[in-house]
Amino acid sequence: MKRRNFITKTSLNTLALGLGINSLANANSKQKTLKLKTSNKPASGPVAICTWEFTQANATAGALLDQGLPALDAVIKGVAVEEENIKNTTVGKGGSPDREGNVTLDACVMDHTGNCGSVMAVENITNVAALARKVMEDTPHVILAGKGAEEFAVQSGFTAEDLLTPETEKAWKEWLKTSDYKPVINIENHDTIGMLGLDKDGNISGACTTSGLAYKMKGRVGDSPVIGSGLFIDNAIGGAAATGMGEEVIKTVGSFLIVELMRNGMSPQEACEEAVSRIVTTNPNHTNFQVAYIAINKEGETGCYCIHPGFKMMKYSNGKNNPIAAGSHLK
Ligand code: SD4
Repeated sequence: MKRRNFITKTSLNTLALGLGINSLANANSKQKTLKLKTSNKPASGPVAICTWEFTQANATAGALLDQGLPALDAVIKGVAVEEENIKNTTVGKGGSPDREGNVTLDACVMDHTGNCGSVMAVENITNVAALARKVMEDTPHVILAGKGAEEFAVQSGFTAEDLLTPETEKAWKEWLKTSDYKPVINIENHDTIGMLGLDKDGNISGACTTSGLAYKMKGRVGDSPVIGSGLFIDNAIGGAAATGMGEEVIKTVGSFLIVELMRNGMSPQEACEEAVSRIVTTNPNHTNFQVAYIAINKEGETGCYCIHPGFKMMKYSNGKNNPIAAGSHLK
């Protein structure tokens, strides 16, 4: 029997208070009867959701789920569409570099068994979500960073290639003239891709992949490859993924928080709203940065929410792939 089957309302309250997470304790008071099935065919059929309007990526994952592929395969193939899209300056090849001109990528994956893999600050490898899966499946570790991750990639058959394109190099050189580091809110509609898939067997997996914030400090890693922050899956409950200012997501362990809030009875939408609320109530500077969340539960219900207007989630279900404009804390 899985450990979570023993987690009682009382122990969750103790955990919440011990962590100073009072509203988790409050949420716990409206805890619904938990459904702890690890595999149930979703009434909704397969569902894929992803951050931003990555139409093609989400359609790819959705079609693969409809064909019966496991969620992990589908989401990794889905996000690869953006990793390989050199016009997308925030993911994979063609991603914006750090302030020294190095393109460094972050990614993670998590599957329905609770297994996960992550790579941080990797150079010269395009498909870093697939690389994170390799770390998960072929090493005794969860995270590989920097040179070690790149060497492991090459040993595993990934092709090393320059990720800086003439366009991103030109933009970086232009940026150097002022060197003004100021992440732009909603750097419009092509941003970190976090994707969650619910497959025909009712299993949930996810992937998150990014080049991080443009012109970040050398060595900076955001939330996207941090399990629990950029992505978290608990196949008994659901999954969540984040985009936006990674530092703020990490401070509130946003994706893990959303899954725990769903465990305690919230819908995916309510949980995303509560996770945004944790950030805005503690950080008056939230008017200057964006954070957005997406979430799915075992029934295939989904939610999304953000700080600033302008964020969209893609949702594929029943053969249809549509953008959904997220509600926002600021209007
Ligand atoms: C990061 N969360 O590195 C990523 C970047 C991102 O919208 O999602 N930007 O902090």
